[in-house]
Amino acid sequence: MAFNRTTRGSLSDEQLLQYNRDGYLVLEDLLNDADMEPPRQAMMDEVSAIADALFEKGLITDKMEGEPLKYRLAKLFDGLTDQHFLQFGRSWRNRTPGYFHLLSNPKIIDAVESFIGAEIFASPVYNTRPKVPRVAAGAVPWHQDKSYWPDSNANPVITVWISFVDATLENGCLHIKPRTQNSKLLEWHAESYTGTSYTALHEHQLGSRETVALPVKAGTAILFNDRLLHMSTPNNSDHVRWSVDLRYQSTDQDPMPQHGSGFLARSAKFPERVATLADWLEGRPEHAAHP
Ligand SMILES: O=C(O)CCC(=O)C(=O)O
Repeated sequence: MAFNRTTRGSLSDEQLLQYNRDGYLVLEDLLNDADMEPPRQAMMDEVSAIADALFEKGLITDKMEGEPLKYRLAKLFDGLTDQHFLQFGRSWRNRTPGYFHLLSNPKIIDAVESFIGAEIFASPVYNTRPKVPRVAAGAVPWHQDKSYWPDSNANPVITVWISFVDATLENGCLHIKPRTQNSKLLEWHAESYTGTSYTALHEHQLGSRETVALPVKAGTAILFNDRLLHMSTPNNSDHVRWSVDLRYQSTDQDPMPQHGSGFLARSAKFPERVATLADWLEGRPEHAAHP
């Protein structure tokens, strides 16, 4: 499905054209340090909780408290196993204020509005990805996002992937196959080598489109269609490739409550129903979507 120009939003006609044609769009430097600070704080809090847990279990003797976010988790898990890492989840979906600030950031919502207009639902499917060096679950196999919500009448969901450090070939940036977003939902399987059962496609299902690597600077957003083929490579660096992937759709689509509660992020028709931080923290269903 191609998006028509809506009356508002921050993107140019050219950018819309590119998204419709290629299935993705890179918005360089969309977020600045001030935008990224609340979610960074949420990430740091979670890392501190993990350090405490590892310390209490006797798995580490140094909580690496002086280390910056970029390195701390890498140093904590240096010498531990994939299983130790996976005890804390391969990606996180914490309902803490930092993520509400990010999910409702006007720069992101303005971009999404260009595609779907001003009735915008922030999906419950969002992930913080601490891609720790050499942990197998960090590398995500080729897949289409829609394989995670195959039966939902949510079509197409827009993924907004944002790097919180510079994403490079070495630390495992995103790779995509442009112009594959018009393919049907391919039959996927659950992979069995990372310990997380990612949905995955076989090599022979990938077709002949070229693969494009997308190294990007911290604060850059990559928007893509939920049928676009994409993956990411292992992290062979000495630091964590931090990223988040957020998702948005129009409010007349399935809010996918089986994944948690999302929230009404913007509404020209019902501005009084737009979720506040308190609504979101409580997971109030009346703010999950229009009745
Ligand atoms: O961040 C990654 O490495 C993979 C992200 C991804 O597959 C997604 O956002 O759907």
